[in-house]
Amino acid sequence: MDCLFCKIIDREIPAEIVHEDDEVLAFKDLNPQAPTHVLIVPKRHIATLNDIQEDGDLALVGRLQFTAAKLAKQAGFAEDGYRVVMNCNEQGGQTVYHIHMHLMGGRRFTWPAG
Ligand code: D5M
Repeated sequence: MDCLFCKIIDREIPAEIVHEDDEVLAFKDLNPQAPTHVLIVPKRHIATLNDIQEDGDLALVGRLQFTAAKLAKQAGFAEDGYRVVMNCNEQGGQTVYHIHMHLMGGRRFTWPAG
């Protein structure tokens, strides 16, 4: 499968990995939008949020969120606050079709998002 994030998971493409467990990999975004910008991805390929299955995927998606909070605490900005984002499909701004949670911290964010 020609998937950029699967290649990072398989170590075919280098990335700055900040967390790994049996189900999840987290690595620094190549184009950071904040002092800390990490992508948290499931090791199992799921193309978009629309492809998440009720049977089997819910714990995995929860693990992405849990990992974001854990990394925010480790980075030291959990109390100040941070932003997590998941983009879905073209109008949502998704460019890599393997679901990923953006964790951004270390600056103030505005709302609504652009
Ligand atoms: O986010 C896709 C994100 O993936 C975007 O912020 C750039 C990032 N990206 C693209 N290629 C790489 C590599 N090779 N390493 C690390 N980060 C990368 P989306 O929500 O799909 O727009």
